[in-house]
Amino acid sequence: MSELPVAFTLDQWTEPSKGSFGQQLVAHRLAALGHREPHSFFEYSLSQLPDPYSLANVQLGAARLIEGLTGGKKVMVVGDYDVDGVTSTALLVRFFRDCGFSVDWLIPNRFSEGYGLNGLVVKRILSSAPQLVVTVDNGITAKDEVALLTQAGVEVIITDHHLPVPGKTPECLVLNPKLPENQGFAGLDMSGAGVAFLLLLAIRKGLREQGFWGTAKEPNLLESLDLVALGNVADQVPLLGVNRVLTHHGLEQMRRRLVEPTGQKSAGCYLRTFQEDQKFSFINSETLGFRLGPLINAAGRMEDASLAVDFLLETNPEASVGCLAALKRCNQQRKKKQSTMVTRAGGLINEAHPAGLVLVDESFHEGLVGIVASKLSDQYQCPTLVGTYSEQGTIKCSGRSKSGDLTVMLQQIEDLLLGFGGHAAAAGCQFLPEQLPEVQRRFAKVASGQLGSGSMSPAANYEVNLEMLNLEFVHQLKQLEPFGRGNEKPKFLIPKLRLGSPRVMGEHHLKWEVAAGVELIRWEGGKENMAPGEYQVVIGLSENHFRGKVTLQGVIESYQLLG
Ligand SMILES: [Mn+2]
Repeated sequence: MSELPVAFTLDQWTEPSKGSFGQQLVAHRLAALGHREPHSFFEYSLSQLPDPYSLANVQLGAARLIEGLTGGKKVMVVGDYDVDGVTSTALLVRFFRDCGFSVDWLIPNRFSEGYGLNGLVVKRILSSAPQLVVTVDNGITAKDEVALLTQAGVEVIITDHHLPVPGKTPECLVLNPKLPENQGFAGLDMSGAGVAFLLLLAIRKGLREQGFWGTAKEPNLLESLDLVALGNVADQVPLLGVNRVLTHHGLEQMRRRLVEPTGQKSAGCYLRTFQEDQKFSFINSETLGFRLGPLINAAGRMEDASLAVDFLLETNPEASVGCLAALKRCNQQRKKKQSTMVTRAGGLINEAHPAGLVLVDESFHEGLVGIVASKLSDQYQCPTLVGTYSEQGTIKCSGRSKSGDLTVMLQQIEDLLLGFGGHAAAAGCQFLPEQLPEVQRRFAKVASGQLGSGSMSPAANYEVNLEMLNLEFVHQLKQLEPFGRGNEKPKFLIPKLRLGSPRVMGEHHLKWEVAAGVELIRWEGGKENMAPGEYQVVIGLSENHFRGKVTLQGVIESYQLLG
């Protein structure tokens, strides 16, 4: 049996008389996150948000948009096909429509147009002849394309959160926390939706100052935070500081929206349709990351992300059900294709694999290389690039890394690449097919050099025994939510546990009641051979609400038969 690395072992817990195990957990976690002062971590006041005006160009951008919208100009929002791009598009369009303005929006099609504001997208934008274009979650390197739009008489405002590339920043109003002039800005790692939200705060303030609403009620922007929360979780921005506050309120808004269907007309429809369909008993960042996010993403991956924007904007309950059905269809196709790809990619990996993987196959689906890279980087615990051949004959890869900065690694092999970009944990690159062997060799080398520079996540964070687990423990744990990047949901190791015969739920999920009110679940466990016996298990903990009864539920993430 292999030893699992655990950050906090059984002997580190102290007597419960010195604070319950749950309280000890919270204290340890806060210290681990660098928060020795719990108040700041549990303080969700929106007054902590950065002053929108402290982001360069917000004031001007808001003024131009207000002028355009109130002056009856044809305004178009241009987004991106991932969840952050879809939610930021819906965020602006929903707010503008709620103010009574009619606006257009456009999301590039991944397959026919490709990523971001490129030549093909410019063409499609011009064909609907807008007078003012505002981008969300993209455009920071589209200098040439913005010039084309400007020449055609279209005014452009760029809002983005991706890293600027020197010499490629468009010559127009640009709102991006990562611009050099925003050094010291409190929301440096905000998502595209977060940046769009700051712009909305400034627009609402500007409209208010003009007396736009008169005596009527102005839109409550708190009610827009559902979309910001979704963008934050799906884009995996660190859920600390500003992003944590925004996500917390966004989730609160979603919970409230499900019980009291009031407020913004359009804001709750998609959520109620989703709840009706999925029947979840609570909503947290995992609901967004593992259920709603993948559905939204599937549209762009398999067909067209516009389906997802339609779903988020739809105000008619019946039409909303139809939108969800389309997304579910895309997601089914996605799952099927993805599992074929994971199997095939796994076949390309030798047992003694290098420290960084580059897996390319012409059968791979371009929309799915990113998630497959994510799965494999988890499975093989190393930075992984997965790619396929593009229509232009190049190889396009998407990569994921949990240990070491992927953009730094790609930079070190830049001489072999046609281009690359992204973030530390997720990035993409493109190169010529003849470079593949060299890319594989050099990427493995730079990845092995990067190991140890980031922390490999331990197999579990806390060693516990069954007696320590009760509802109070989970209540304490829940205080640390919303979980996400930078504040990952803790994993618990139970070193020794007897599992008897499970109950089979649904088709092939397994469930054990291991103590009164404590149950363990193994999703898809029926496909494995888990004979009764002594096990070591790693679990994630949550509450299960069923018919008004609350139980403690541990989801088995990995296990090992002892002896
Ligand atoms: Mn984004």
